[in-house]
Amino acid sequence: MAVFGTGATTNSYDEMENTDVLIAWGSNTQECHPIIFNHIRRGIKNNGTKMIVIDPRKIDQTKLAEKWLPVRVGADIALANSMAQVIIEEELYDEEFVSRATEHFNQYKECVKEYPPEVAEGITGVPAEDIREVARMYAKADKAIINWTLGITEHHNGTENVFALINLALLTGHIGKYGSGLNPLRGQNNVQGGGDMGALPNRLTGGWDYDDPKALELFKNVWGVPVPETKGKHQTEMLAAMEQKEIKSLYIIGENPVQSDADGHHIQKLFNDLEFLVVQDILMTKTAQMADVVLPAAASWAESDGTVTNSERRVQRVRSIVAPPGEARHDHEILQDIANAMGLDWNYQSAGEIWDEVRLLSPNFAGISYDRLEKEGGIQWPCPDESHPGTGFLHDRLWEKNVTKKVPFHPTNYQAPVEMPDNDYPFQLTTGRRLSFYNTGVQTQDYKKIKDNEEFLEISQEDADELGFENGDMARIISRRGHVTAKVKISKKLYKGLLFMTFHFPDQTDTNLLTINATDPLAGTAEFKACAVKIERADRKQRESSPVSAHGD
Ligand SMILES: Nc1nc2c(c(=O)[nH]1)N[C@H]1C(S)=C(S)[C@@H](COP(=O)(O)OP(=O)(O)OC[C@H]3O[C@@H](n4cnc5c(=O)[nH]c(N)nc54)[C@H](O)[C@@H]3O)O[C@H]1N2
Ligand SMILES: Nc1nc2c(c(=O)[nH]1)N[C@H]1C(S)=C(S)[C@@H](COP(=O)(O)OP(=O)(O)OC[C@H]3O[C@@H](n4cnc5c(=O)[nH]c(N)nc54)[C@H](O)[C@@H]3O)O[C@H]1N2
Ligand SMILES: [Mo]
Repeated sequence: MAVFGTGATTNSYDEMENTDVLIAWGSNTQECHPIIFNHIRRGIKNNGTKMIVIDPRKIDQTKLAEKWLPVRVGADIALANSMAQVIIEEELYDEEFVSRATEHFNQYKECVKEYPPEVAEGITGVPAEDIREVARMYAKADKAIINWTLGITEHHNGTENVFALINLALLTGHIGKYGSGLNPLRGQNNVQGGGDMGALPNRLTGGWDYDDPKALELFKNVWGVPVPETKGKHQTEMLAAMEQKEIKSLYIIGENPVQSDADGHHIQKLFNDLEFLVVQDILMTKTAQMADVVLPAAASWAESDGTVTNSERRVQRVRSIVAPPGEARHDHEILQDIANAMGLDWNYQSAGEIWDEVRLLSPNFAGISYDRLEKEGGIQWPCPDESHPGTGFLHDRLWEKNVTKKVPFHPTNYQAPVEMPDNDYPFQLTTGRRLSFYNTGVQTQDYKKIKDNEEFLEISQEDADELGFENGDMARIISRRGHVTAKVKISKKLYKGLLFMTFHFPDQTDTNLLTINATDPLAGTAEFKACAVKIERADRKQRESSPVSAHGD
């Protein structure tokens, strides 16, 4: 059956437990996807899965890895292309699959020719022999999975990075089979569900393209009104439109962009210039402080009712066990009241009623009833009818004798991050996460008893020695866009020249004042994983933070 694309993992968690080779590429799975990591861990322990970790930092999960490739930040395309070069040269690729199910192989072959391991070693920092070894391991495996997350996507060429990984799976036929595939692990418990419901500028509910005539007909019938003719803007395009004063007001639900978007000073200015800002959140945030209207939502996990869809496309029921506090209300109730105040006549009595409408709009969900969810616990889409068991892995059509729509290789070339270290800003800063804290810290930074509840500037021993820094010293970190202070922490995870910070404690250290808003032209994602900075000693008492003024001040 057709699979509509909102982007999804092709495999299930149990396949990650039952595969031969699993590459964690730019994914700190142990700290950021601990549940998925438990499956991977079981695979390693019980089924002999070999895990390859491809990450500039020697993160903890490297301890369980068969091999760790310490790729330089932003050099993944060179590495992936080099693996492909080895696989083609040594004739380890799946010739039959390539000719039956793919197109543009010759262009790809030409492209990766430029990346023999000795050349790639110079770009990536990964020893040529290790590139060969991992290439062979991946190609020869009976079943192999590539999981990736932000180390791949949060770059100005994130989409091309992803193509480079997809190319490897096409080359080896590691796609469309149990235990083989490509998995962009989802960031939050319901990122998948959010996209599936149509919270994307170019998709309708269920993943239909916004201009698919079949969908437009169906939606008009079910909704009783036509779907807007133009697609929406993604976040980066919205920011550009705010700059042009094309967008003058914003309604934000469950996001804290003043602290999570790149180049914070720039973002704060755009928000200050808005004429009208509404923020609907379960907690008071820096963004909400700037709003003209704050709508208190009730949606902590214990208060929500409805469904969430996890990283393996599994739709699951959640139920509220406590009533919302104070004036807080469920997101969908607030939205319904606003719609009705604007002259519509929405009468959804429950999340279940909304879900039944979703089932009418999308064959992916048509077979997933609340009744079944109750009995079966969770069902993976696509699930077109009530007798369908749900779908464990995607793209098995690629193994049919006559593949109707062949999948193209997308040859891609290495491009360095937009802002590389130079004489003025000699260090590369990469940003990411720690196990005990969550994104902009709104939901975690108040737990003062959690160990290490503060920002650190993580730095290699060599760099610390050169600069005369010791653990606990205060450093000022300066980029072309802003500066912050943080406590120095010497880390064995980093190579010389690379620094690491989170963005979990923006009230003390607003890391995103430093980051660059170079964005991927297709996805709009910012290059959070690479910018250039310099560091100086700072006065211990003088923690600098950047005050955010309330909107209208
Ligand atoms: N430097 C740097 N910056 C980054 C990243 C990075 O790696 N480095 N990563 C980026 C990524 S991947 C992400 S996803 C973003 C995250 O950026 P944000 O989404 O802005 O960050 P959160 O802190 O998760 O904020 C979520 C908000 O939603 C609220 N909330 C939670 N549940 C509900 C609900 O059910 N209803 C409503 N109405 N509100 C709710 C929370 O209280 C919180 O205020 O940050 C991005 N920014
Ligand atoms: N504990 C915890 N868990 C979380 C979150 C949280 O805040 N805290 N946030 C959730 C969200 S919204 C998301 S999107 C996910 C993100 O989950 P992850 O993507 O796993 O998290 P990050 O730490 O942002 O980045 C992952 C890794 O990318 C590496 N990296 C940086 N640059 C490169 C590069 O150029 N190439 C390669 N190969 N690797 C690179 C970093 O060293 C880091 O280890 O986590 C989710 N889970
Ligand atoms: Mo995310």
